[in-house]
Amino acid sequence: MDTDRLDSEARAILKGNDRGGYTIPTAGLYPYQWNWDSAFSALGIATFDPARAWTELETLLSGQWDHGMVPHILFHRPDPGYFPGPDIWAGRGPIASSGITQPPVAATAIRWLLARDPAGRDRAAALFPGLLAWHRWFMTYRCAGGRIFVTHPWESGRDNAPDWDGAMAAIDPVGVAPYRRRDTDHVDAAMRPTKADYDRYLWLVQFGRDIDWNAAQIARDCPFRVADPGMHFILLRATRDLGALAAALGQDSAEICGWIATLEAGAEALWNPDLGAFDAFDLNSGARAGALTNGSFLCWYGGIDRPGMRAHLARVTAALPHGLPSLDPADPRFEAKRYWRGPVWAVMNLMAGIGMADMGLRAEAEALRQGTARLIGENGFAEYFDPVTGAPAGGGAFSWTAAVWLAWASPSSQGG
Ligand code: 9WN
Repeated sequence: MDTDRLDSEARAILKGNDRGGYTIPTAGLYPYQWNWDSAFSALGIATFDPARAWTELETLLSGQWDHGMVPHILFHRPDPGYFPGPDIWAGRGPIASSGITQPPVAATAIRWLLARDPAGRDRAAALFPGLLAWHRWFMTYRCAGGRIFVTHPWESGRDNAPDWDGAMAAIDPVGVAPYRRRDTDHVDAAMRPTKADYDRYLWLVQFGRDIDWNAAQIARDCPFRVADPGMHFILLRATRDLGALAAALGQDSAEICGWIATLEAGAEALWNPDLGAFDAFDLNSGARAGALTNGSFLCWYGGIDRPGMRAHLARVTAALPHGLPSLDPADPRFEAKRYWRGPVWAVMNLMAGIGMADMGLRAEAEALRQGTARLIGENGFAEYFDPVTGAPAGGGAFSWTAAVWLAWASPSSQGG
């Protein structure tokens, strides 16, 4: 593997996707600033330009709404190549935006940056109140019985995972205004969510917009409210990192400690004894998804271990040449190329791998890191990969894949 060449290719991708203060995921398919993509991009940018990495997160937080939510997309500049755009969402923040959030990786990224660039302390201190407000928003409007739930599949970042199938099927997408998708102009439709999915995505956007994105009403009445292990463990990790930031910056952390206790207890409620794994739970119907996904495998990242999860990890990684898949290959819903129903994502691997290393699964973590490096080295900086063949899928020249390479997978990074 030519590490120097790959390192410089990854830097070129991040620089090429820089739109001035923020980084788009990839040109064409995703022309705006996405929330968790930006947090991962910052980790990669930090390896060659720490000052610019801080700017990435400052730009993200500049789109924060009054009640604390940081939107999942910031539409800094109009671009007709993506649907649904700002006019469909009608967000209520200081910058044109969507009306939902995405997994909160930002506190983890800021702690990561501060550890590598102590000179950024004042910038971390300036970002801290916004982070605290965003986490408080999660605990107020996205927490039920200690479990973190999403109110739109896009909020989870794992858009068409089987976790949402039951709740999506219960929605009758009547009244969705006619629309034309743009994603399938850029990418093979067989790799993307279906029309039935899109009808419901749009219906849920209309639901939120029609009540002017009233957070309390959405939390209470949204027809789609699903507790998500991926979101839960990412928030738990980020809240621990927020606590560490509070300590480093001399801030009070009592409220943060309370959130950690709530989320640790909530994780127990996500355990599905029939599946022997952490699983999504539909708050409206009371049904579990019965899906072992790469969201379930973020348990270690959240600081939570279970022997059953270790056994699943051994089985799933032995069954496929390229891990971690976004769905258990033994699940009849597994599709190697369709978005979050099988393929491998480098960012999910980074989080899972870091969590494994932290929780003592060192050999597994190292195998995952090296496997991710091989996948990228042989197949390029794709949006995601087929776990059976390793073939690249989705968009190319992808920022978060380049960032994961630089920050964690590349032999030059030594695992972050
Ligand atoms: C909707 C940008 C985003 C990622 C998500 C991924 C995909 C968008 C889409 O792309 O979602 O948010 O239009 O498909 O699922 O995780 O943040 O890379």
